[in-house]
Amino acid sequence: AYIFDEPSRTFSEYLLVPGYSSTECRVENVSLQTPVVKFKKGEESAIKMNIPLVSAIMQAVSGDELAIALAKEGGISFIYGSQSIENQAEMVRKVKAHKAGFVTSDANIRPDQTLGELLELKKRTGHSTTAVTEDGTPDGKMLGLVTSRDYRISRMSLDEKVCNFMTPFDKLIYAKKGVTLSEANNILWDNKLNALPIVDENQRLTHFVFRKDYDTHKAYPDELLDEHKRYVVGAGVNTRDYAERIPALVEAGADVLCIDSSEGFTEWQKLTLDFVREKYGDSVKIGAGNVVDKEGFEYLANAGADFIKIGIGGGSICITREQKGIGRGQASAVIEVAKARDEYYEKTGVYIPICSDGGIVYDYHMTLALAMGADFLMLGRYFSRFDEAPTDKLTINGSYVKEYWGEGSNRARNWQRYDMGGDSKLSFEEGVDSYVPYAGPLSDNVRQSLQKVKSTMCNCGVLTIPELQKNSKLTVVSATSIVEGGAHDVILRESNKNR
Ligand code: MZP
Repeated sequence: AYIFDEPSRTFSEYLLVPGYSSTECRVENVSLQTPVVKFKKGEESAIKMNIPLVSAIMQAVSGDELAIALAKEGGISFIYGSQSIENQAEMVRKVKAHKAGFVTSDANIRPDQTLGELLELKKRTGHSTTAVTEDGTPDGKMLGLVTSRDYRISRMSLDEKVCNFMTPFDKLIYAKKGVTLSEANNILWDNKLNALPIVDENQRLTHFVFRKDYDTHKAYPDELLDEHKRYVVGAGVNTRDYAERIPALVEAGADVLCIDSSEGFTEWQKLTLDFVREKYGDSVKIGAGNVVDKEGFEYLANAGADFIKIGIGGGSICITREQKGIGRGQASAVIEVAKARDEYYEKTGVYIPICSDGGIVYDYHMTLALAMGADFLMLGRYFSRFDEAPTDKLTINGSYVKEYWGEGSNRARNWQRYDMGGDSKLSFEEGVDSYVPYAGPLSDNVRQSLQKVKSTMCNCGVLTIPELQKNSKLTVVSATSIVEGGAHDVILRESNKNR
């Protein structure tokens, strides 16, 4: 056998060493924009993200609700494929039914629904939902629904249809009807107003709604949205039923697909990519994986993957390494594949983004993975802790937890992900069923994590992900220096217990 010179290392074995920081190195100047699909030298990636995070192709993670919440922050969810084609396509459709950033309107809600039906929805989702009417009066035509945890409905007409709601805001202001969304945002910006612009089908302003704590954060720059200003969403596919699943997902509006497999250095992946290229040319974007070395990367690059995913056995719920003795420390895998990506770019002039999948435990691991060369990261455990993950929130020993299970567990029974041909269907488990500490809403957590990433980038003297990949310095840490990195030789006070 070939024996690698270096041991297989993971993120916690590395640290970043600060670089020179000029006065320009401030958090507000950092851009986390990153390419998702391959592009030629001198061109731009057809799909970019404003934050380098995608959510894992897992039942316990990527449903439509999480996909919308993550898209609002500028990332992409890959809706899980271990469900029927119809259900998966429906989830994609639900995400695409939302208008980006502003009015939320649930595909299941129609203007002719009754008040009772709306109240039922509120109960089911835990959200308070209200209708916004065309002219702001209770009798006006409904434009869409505004959903937020803390809206209160102040006035409603009980005898009429749902569109007869008066919006719950203290004020409902009509300003400059008909201007574009960016003009509307400029009005807000100029007036230092925190408000929600409501637009019509043509993306023209109908009015603003004001709310003390409404966050006007904009997820995508206008030019990055496909023409209807819909959220970007991905979907996982497998190497078995792709001929039926892919057309259904494309038709539902998925922006990008990803072959979901525990081990992607296989002819099955090439067959799936061939199918896409034959049927759609380059118009359908599809990533492949997972691989952990240069050979795996080159195989999938030559097979036509739009991006390549890295990681075997490093997922928090994964027991593949224990069960089969196969895999590679995530840091070593990312470092080798990133080098292969750069060599491929040098040789062919085609840049294929790489995604580090699994094994992110601390926020600083995100920065390390990017510094090691990843263009974006896929996370499962991280997102499974949030309100928007499609799992139950339970109380265990007085603490809130969410459920989180592997795709290779008996609970998910996603045998296609582990399939190497033949008839055997998940004869042994490669994943566990577990709980993770509940962590609240996605947006608060993602913003805080990325604030740390940006702050570290400033310490390294870099303002973009390509600069971080090129200019940062990494060092392997010794076992004793890891001890030095935590609080040590002090008696911790009680207040540090939940740190
Ligand atoms: P993590 O973010 O929880 O550490 O890892 C998530 C990743 O683990 C997924 O994106 C996927 O690649 C991988 N995964 C999902 N299910 C299993 C399993 O059951 C698994 N073994 O390894």
